[in-house]
Amino acid sequence: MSCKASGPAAVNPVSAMDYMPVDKLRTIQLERLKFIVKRAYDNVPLFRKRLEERKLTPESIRSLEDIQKLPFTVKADLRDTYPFGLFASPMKEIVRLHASSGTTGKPIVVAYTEEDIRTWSSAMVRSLAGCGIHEGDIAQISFGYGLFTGGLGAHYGFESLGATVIPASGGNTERQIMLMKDFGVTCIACTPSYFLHMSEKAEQMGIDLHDLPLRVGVFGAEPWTDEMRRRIEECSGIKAYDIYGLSEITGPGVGCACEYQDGLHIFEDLFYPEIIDPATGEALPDGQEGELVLTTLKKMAMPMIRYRTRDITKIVTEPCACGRTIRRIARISRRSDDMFIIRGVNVFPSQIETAIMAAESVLPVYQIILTRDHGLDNIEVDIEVNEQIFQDKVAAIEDIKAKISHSIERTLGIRVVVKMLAPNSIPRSEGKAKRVIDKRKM
Ligand code: DLL
Repeated sequence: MSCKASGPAAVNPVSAMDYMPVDKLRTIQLERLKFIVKRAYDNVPLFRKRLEERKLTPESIRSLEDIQKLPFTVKADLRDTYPFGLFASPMKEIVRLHASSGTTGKPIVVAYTEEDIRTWSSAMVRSLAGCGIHEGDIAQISFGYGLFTGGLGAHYGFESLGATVIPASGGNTERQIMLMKDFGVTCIACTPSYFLHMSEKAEQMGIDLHDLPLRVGVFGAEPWTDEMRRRIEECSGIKAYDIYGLSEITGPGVGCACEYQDGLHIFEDLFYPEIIDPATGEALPDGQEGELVLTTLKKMAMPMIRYRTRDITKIVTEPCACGRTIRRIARISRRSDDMFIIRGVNVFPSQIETAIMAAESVLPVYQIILTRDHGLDNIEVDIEVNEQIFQDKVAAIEDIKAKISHSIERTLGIRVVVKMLAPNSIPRSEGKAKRVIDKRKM
């Protein structure tokens, strides 16, 4: 296998780690856990202080279960120690910084040593290989490049795999379609919402994606449902794979779907997963849904111990037909902080998306608008319908609208106002889509 770039080194796409006997994998995880806890204890004052408060030392970790004795790390810890307070390596060993914007105030900053970049690339290679991507593929990376980890994370992974990379970044959608067609692109990596936008644009340009060599999409960075995946596959003829990750842990490539597209394999030798009850912090058994907590087992510059992701999922108990022994998590369709409360009912955008996607003739473009009128909360769901229905079928629109509102009402137990809009009424995103507009706080 060759590496075409001077940057990342080639990595063997088939990792023995993915297929290792489970007891051997657990032994490696325990060794690495001990190492990383010691590294954080010796180098990160906040972590040392928290262990001392609990009368713990790195030697307190004797089994994998002992991880539960350790304190959680949360996003606020990264903000409170901004910018470099959680680094375990001296600055001269840090070769890269990324940052995530955050909704308020300062961003959070994450750091990588050269070895960390190699480890990240190897996780990306394993992710991409699982999606059937190989040397010789032509990959368009339409995740944003820059402080966001999506662009460069995917870039190093595809290059290390031996693919030809087109670093398109997000935006300028017509040019993206032109490149895709003219360069014979076979794989694309971006957010699922941006790919949908691209497929609409391609249609407007008179290009049918089915006619192009495009074969595989690697999509992530935002929640999306299985219904959305099917829509994407139907409208483009490609296979759409789910890739997961977060800046605090490394970036994309913490977990990824395999050819069976049934959940995401977590690269467990690098990122140790636990599921906890988000309310009590108690560990939950495999198979039960809760908040995903991740520990980086190899990250040198910025070890993360028991990081609370806020992402809701479960560990899938059945072995995967692909033969990988590393465990899977179910698709992440929601975050605990995505939830909004309307008239006492907890609502997740994914519940609304599932009802919308089941309807015919609607476009997979929607927005949920929350308003407050005389102290009463209301949900309006704006959805685009296709051109043909919008132009000449008033009765059909009313019918779809009724079906969607009944379906949402059945799921949530509350009434929502559904509005059907003309194509292109809702702003498209080039990165993570903004699904909920909460005007109650404005
Ligand atoms: O979004 C890293 C990434 C880039 C992942 C490209 C995949 C592809 P952050 O900006 O730090 O990092 O956002 C992380 O995005 O905690 C999830 O809530 C959400 N997220 C990421 N991937 C998925 C996915 C990147 N496949 C946050 N499904 C995470 C659902 C996802 N949510």
